[in-house]
Amino acid sequence: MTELATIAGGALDVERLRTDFPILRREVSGQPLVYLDSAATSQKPVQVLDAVDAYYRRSNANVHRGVHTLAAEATDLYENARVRVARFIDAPPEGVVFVRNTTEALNLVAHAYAGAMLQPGDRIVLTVMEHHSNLVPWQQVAQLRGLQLAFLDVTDDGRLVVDPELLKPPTRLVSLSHQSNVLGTINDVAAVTALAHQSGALVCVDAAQSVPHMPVSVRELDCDFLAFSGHKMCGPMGIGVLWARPSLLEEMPPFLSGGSMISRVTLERTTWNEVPHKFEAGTPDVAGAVGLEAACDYLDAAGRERIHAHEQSLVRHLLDVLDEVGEVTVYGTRETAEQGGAVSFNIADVHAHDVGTILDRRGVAVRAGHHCAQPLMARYGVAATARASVYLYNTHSEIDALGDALADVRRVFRV
Ligand code: 7TS
Repeated sequence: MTELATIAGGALDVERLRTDFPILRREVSGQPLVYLDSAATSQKPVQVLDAVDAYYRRSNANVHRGVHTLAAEATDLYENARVRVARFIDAPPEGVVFVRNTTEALNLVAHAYAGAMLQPGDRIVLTVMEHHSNLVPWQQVAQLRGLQLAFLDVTDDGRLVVDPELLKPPTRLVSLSHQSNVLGTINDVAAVTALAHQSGALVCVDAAQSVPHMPVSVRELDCDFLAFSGHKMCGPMGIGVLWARPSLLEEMPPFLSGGSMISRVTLERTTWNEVPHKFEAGTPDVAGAVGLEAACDYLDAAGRERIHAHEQSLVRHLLDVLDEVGEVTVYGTRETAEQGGAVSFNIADVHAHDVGTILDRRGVAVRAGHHCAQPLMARYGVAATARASVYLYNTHSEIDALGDALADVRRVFRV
């Protein structure tokens, strides 16, 4: 994709960039696919598919171990991807650790930072809107180490309530999502970071839903850790990123150990490789890193500001369409300025799974369930919601197709 993907006035040329995504040409239930589940995983453009394919066809070899040409080529590709990813999030490259996904990145911080470096009685603060990936690892570590957990609440309309008292000692670490995968709320992470740092606490950001959709600058957020997944940003499944302040990576013990992460090994003891390699045990997903670099290029060519503006326009339209359908409860804020491209809702008392199934018969893919955020469901007193989530390739007419399919749900269930 080139600058052709933008049209006059700076908006995305969505019809043009849709042609980059082969999967968007397929049909489901005899209808054109309307893919509104990008918060779960995004679709992949040919530029990413080709980069992965070319790596395996031309350069495949193991990295960092070998003097032959392919090994050197593969190592260069892998390390260049690290530098590219750092530039994508405006951060120093020594802090980029390649992992499998956001979940693994957050487990790394929980175990290698909190598990190894915090003391019994220290407090970790999370929020009630977290994905289970940013909750369960902390519960595990808290149990093992005798740490306390506390939670920032959300308002009825889905905004984070930042209680400054909770960010003071004994709080040592705050871990929060940049954008909720359920409500779409975008949290003011920089404000949390400023408060937390005043009292010496670190901040870990679950950026799984923000990095793919808007400009994210580690320097501006001033966070200490940031986690995201390649597969939600047009990249391959199986590659993810933990960015951490290099000085913290120096202090933290390794998470996984074995090959590649070592400097010197005797039968009795081992010294660690330099940062960030100390945190990358075993053969890495080189093809994934190469694909992720192609995804960074693709999203930057489209322009993350433009992607964000496009998604906000889709969400505004979606909220209007849901109003027209009627009998719809929307969970979260209706202020699109503070909301990314995910909207959760229920229709009357129809179960979200039934909504999802009827929509699928019309070729419309949405997610239905608890979205790996059961405490947030409990906060709103529901077991499940339907969720539509958009990305750069969605169109306003796809939102209309969702509206028509939801009208079907009302007819079928007579609500
Ligand atoms: N954090 C957030 C905010 C997420 O939305 C997700 C995945 C994760 C962490 C975990 O990412 P993973 O790549 O490690 O699996 N969210 C979703 C979702 O909303 N529907 O399916 C996966």
